[in-house]
Amino acid sequence: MAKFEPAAGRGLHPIEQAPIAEIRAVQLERLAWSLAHAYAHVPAYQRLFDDAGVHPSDLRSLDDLARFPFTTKTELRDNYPFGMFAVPRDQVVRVHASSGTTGKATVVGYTQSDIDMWVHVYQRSLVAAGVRPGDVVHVSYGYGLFTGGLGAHYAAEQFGCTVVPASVGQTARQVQLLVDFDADVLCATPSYALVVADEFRSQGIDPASTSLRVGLFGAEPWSEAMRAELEEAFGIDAVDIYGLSEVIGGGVANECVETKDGPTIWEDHFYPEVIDPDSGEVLPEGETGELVFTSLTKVAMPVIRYRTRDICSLQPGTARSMRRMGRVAARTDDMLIIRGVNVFPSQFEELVSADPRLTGHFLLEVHSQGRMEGITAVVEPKSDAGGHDAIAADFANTVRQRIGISVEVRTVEPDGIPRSEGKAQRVRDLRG
Ligand code: DLL
Repeated sequence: MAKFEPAAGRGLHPIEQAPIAEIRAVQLERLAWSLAHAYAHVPAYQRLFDDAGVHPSDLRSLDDLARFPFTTKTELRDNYPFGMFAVPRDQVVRVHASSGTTGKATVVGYTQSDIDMWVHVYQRSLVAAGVRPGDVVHVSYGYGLFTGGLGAHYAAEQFGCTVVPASVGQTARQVQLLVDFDADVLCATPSYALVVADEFRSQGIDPASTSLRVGLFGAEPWSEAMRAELEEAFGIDAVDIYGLSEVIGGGVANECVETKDGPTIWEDHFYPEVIDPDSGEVLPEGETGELVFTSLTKVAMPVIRYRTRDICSLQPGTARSMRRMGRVAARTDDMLIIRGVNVFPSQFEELVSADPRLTGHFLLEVHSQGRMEGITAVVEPKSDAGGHDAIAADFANTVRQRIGISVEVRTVEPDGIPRSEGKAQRVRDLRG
């Protein structure tokens, strides 16, 4: 396999503007390597491939990937902690882990060359977002086992930025650092960025008055309405950054600031497919389904056809040759089925963000109403928003019209909804 290319430096890497045929050729060569690497060094992959009756040598074209088996979190959990590694443990220079809601953490590992590749693709993300060497980059993603903080940190530092490793929490102090250090770039979950904006206002500072120019927001679903809210609040360009630990971390895909039309997938390193989540069939470009990734250059922990549970579509390239992903509207495992209607928390996020009388914070309480299931949407009117009864009635009406279900709406006083410092928790399940 070709060694992956040196870090992007200050401009675009040539592959970002290469003809599609060239990208496909690179992908095929790397895919053959990655399948062979996984099969040779990870017993779990060998078993999976053998059970499916396929061998890495069966790959002749990119379409042949569809013959290979999927992997899920289950394989990672069953082989906890290091059983999915394809190299001896002493070649693994770092691990990250996500705790998940149930059971054991999902552990991922990196060789030094994996870290270098991550830095490289993340630097493409920084370039896409309009970050420049010399910028002050304030990182409010959590540092630690979560990939958000350290991923952004190493990439921005090696890009020539001044990194402020603020991590999450102590929001009053974050505001002071953003102001005193003249930050240019904010990296945070969009829900935490809203918390930061609120903190600015409560200190009597207009968040739009800072030197911030760009926000890289991701790690959780967010909407165009929330983009508008964040751009206006801070006076910035807000771009969408996507990633997941199993594939590398943040920076698998990033939106280009000049088009803001969905994250460009760095697909010479992460090969995307969108499948029908029920049948497993590969869907054509443009159709919505579950996003699946195969790592093409990862050494310590290759992932083959890893099912992300994220629902979106693949779109042709615009600002770059590589394909884009539509906004991740939802995850298959976040789906609530309320009286037969499929409902996603992100649909509420969009409606909450679009109502100027509400803060962007909300909570969905799911409960049993007799034998039926129901949702109470807890929303937070701004302090000057006016009568809560009218706001609640309007919001219930909007939900009925736009999502097609009836919900109870409960309003709370400002700050009544617990703030999250990382990924927002939107659902409280009160079913027994
Ligand atoms: O959230 C990595 C990351 C860090 C991404 C920083 C962006 C910025 P995990 O904790 O493994 O990794 O969670 C991955 O988060 O499968 C999606 O469901 C969700 N997610 C990540 N980015 C976005 C996004 C990091 N831009 C899971 N839009 C993914 C919607 C996102 N959902």
